[in-house]
Amino acid sequence: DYRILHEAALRDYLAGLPELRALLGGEPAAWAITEVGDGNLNLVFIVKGTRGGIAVKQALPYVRLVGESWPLPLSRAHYEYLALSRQAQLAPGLVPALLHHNETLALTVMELLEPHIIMRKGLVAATPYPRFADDITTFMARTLFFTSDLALTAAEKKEAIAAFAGNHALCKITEDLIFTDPYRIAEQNRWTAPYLDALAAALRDDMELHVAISRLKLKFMASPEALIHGDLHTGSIMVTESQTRVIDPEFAFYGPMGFDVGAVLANLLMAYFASAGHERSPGERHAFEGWVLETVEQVWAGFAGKFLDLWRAGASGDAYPVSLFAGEKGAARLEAERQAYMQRLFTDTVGFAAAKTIRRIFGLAHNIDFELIEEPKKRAVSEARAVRLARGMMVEAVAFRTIADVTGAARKLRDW
Ligand code: SR1
Ligand code: MG
Repeated sequence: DYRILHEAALRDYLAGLPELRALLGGEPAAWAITEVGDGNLNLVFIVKGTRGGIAVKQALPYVRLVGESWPLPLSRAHYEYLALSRQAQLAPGLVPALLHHNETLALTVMELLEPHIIMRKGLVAATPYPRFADDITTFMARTLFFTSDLALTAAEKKEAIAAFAGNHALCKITEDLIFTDPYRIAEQNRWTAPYLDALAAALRDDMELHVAISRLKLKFMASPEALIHGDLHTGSIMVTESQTRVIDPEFAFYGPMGFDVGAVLANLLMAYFASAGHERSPGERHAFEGWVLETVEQVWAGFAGKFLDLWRAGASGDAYPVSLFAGEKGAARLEAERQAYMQRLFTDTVGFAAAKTIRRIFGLAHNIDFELIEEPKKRAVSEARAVRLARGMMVEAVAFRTIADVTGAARKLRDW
C-alpha cells in the first residue's frame, strides 16, 4: 500500500493522526506544507499549523538524485527509524525527537528543528559553530562505544548486527560511490573539467591508491565494530550557535567506527579548502579557516577522550574481560592497550576521511562547499588541494600519528 504522499495526500494522512493534528493546531486545510528536501534520496516536508510544526520524511522507491532508473529499497526508512531510536537513547538531545513512523509508507515524522540550518550551508557562509565539537564528539563517542563489543555482550552484539544486516543496498551505494567509482571510469563520475582531468586520470592509474582504497573498502564491508551513522557529513547535521542535531541515519549499519569520525573530519577539511574559493574578506577567511582547523583538532581529541572515559568508567562488554586484567599490572597493561586501540582507530579515521574527500570531487554526489564556487578554475584549485592532502592521508595513513599532523599538512596546502 505504499504510495508517494504529495501535498494533498500528506495533509489527509496527517489529519487522520490525532496526536499530530493536535500538535499542529488549526484546521488541516490551513496547514502550510512545503517540500524542502535537498538531499539525494528522499522527500522532506515541513508542515506548519497554528500551534506548531513538524518535519516529515518519506523514502522514495528510487534515488531522487538520479530518478526512477535507479531503484532503492524503501526498507531504508525502517533502518533509519531504528538507528534514530537507538541514537536517541544513547545520545539524548542530539537527534531530532521521533513523533510517528509508518513502515508501509516508509514515512517518519520528527520534531521540526527551527531555527537550525544544515551545517554545510552555515560553513559555506563562513559561520563558526561553538557548540559543534563538544556535541558531535559526545554523539560519536556514546553511539559508537555503547554499540560496540566494549559495551555489549557477544550475543547482544550479534543480534544488533543482524537487526541492521538488511540495509545492504545502502551499504552498496557507499561501496560503489566512495570506495570504487572515483578510481575507475564510471558513467556517473564527474569533476571540474578540464582543470581536474589530469588528476582524475592520475587517480585511475595510481596503484598505491587503489590498494589503499581497497583496504578501506574491505574494512568498511567486514568490520562490524559498532552501529555507525554511515553518512555523517555536514549535510546530515543541523545546527544553531547553541545546538547540534544529527539527522538522516538511513545508511546506518554495523561498520567501522572510523567511517563516522572520518566523515566529520573530511567535511570540515573540505570546508577549509573551499574557503579560499568563496567571496570573503581576508580577515573573515583567516578567522573561519582557523576555527575549522581548531575544530578538526577538537573533534578528534574530544572523541578520543570521551570514548576512553567511557571505556575506563567500566566496560560491561565481552571484549577485554576484566578478569584478564586484574591488579595494578593488569590495569597498566589494559590502559596501554586502550591507547593502541585508539591509535588504530585514528589510522582508520584518517583513511576514511581521505576516501570521503575524494568521492566528493570525482564521484557522483558532490557537495556545495565546492560546488558553490562559481568560477571553475578557482573551484579546481580548492579541490586539488583537498585531493593532495587526501591522497597522502590514504596512502600513508599510518604516517599521520596525531591530529596535529593532519591539520599541519592541511595548513601547508592552504596556498599550494
Ligand atoms: C546516490 S546517493 C549519493 C550520496 O547521497 C547520500 O547522502 C550519501 O552520501 C550517498 O553516498
Ligand atoms: Mg542523507
